[in-house]
Amino acid sequence: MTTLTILRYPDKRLHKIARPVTSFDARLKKLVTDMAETMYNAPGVGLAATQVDEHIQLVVIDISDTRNELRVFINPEIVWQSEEKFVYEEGCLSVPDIYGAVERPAQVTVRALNVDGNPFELRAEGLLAVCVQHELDHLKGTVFVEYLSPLKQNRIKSRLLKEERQIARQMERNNERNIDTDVTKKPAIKRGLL
Ligand code: GNR
Ligand code: NI
Repeated sequence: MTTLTILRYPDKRLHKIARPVTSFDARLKKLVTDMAETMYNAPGVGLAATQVDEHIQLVVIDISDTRNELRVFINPEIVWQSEEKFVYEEGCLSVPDIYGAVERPAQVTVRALNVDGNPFELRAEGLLAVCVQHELDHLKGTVFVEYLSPLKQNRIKSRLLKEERQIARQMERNNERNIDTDVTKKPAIKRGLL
């Protein structure tokens, strides 16, 4: 059981383009398990590999109340989308505590491979359709805030950068007192990644 570190916007690595999965091996299955655990632990209804700094086309989703209906999408593509639109107040584990209304097609059909490499198609609507589109965006390097007004985007960026600086200051204090800080949790601002 491994909980992975989720990248936080505006980390540049959230804009990397994910490459297709080519081998359906034990390593892939381990990443699926770790991503599911990370999503359930967060808690969230979806997680894209991009968010855990793995730039492959892999997404996990579970929108069930019981949290036992895991869906895995590998090399997913939207093959049909409705003309009808749907507006939903979106959030993102990479943009903590920030929400904004995004308009997207109300229904989509997604074609993907499962963890064994077998193809399937899914027709989605409601929250599932929102989530599928939100996660596929992550694989293309897009974060939902990019659909908001430039003013809102700037406000979000400054709020999150302020939080990053606060985390950085707390780390400095920990270092002075010789308290070890997990390097993977070292804020991106300190690693020249923003
Ligand atoms: O947990 C999540 N909730 C959510 C709410 C509204 C619209 C989209 C989402 S996805 C998000 C998890 C996440 O960040 N996935 O990338
Ligand atoms: Ni997200």
